[in-house]
Amino acid sequence: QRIAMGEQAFILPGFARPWLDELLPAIEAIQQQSPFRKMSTRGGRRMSVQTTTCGEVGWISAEYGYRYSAIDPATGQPWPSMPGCLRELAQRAAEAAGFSDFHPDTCLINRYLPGARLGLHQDRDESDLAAPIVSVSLGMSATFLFGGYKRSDRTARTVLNHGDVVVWGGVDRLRFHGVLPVKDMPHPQLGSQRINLTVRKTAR
Ligand code: MD3
Ligand code: FE
Repeated sequence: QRIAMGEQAFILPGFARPWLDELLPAIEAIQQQSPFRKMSTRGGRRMSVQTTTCGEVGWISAEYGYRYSAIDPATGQPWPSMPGCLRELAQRAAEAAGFSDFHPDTCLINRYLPGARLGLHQDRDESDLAAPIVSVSLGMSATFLFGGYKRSDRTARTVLNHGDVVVWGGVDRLRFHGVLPVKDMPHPQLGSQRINLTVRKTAR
């Protein structure tokens, strides 16, 4: 099943299920090595979402704006590598959405505790904007907002559940999007948190 949100944006409900038994412990190990932390916005405000990374480079907030770094500033070490099961899941999902040959080099891992939210934004810090982004939702459900190419464009809402995958790229790659404050409805496996993985290709 594949739900179109745009010409090149699709929700694949439950697509991650076959990978979860491998994926969940792998994410646990990543956060042991590179712990979740809160980044700051361009305006200097701390985000309510906590983040970490696996892969060759990680997205960090720097003094002015954002950049991708090969070293985790919290540990001084390289980020944990991307688990094979996550790479495989992302490639299969990209394929199912019409993007063959997806070669990701990073995965941003977002953790939402109850009340955490993500304001409307565009993902434009990757230099390869031709590659899609594959998102995997885990734990508590959240209401996802997707808009147009201007912040002021109207937004549609959709609920993302444990195991859902979203792929977006091409003409839909630069749409504004966000997540409403997450409600505390504990998940049987993950408890009071939502984890979102976004698998990306940053470098050409
Ligand atoms: C964009 N994460 O990390 S990804 C981010 O749930 C981020 O944590 C969100 O935005 C999260 O930068 C959402 C899912 C997504 C789904 C559909 C989209 C992003 C989209 C459609 C168009 C543009
Ligand atoms: Fe985003």
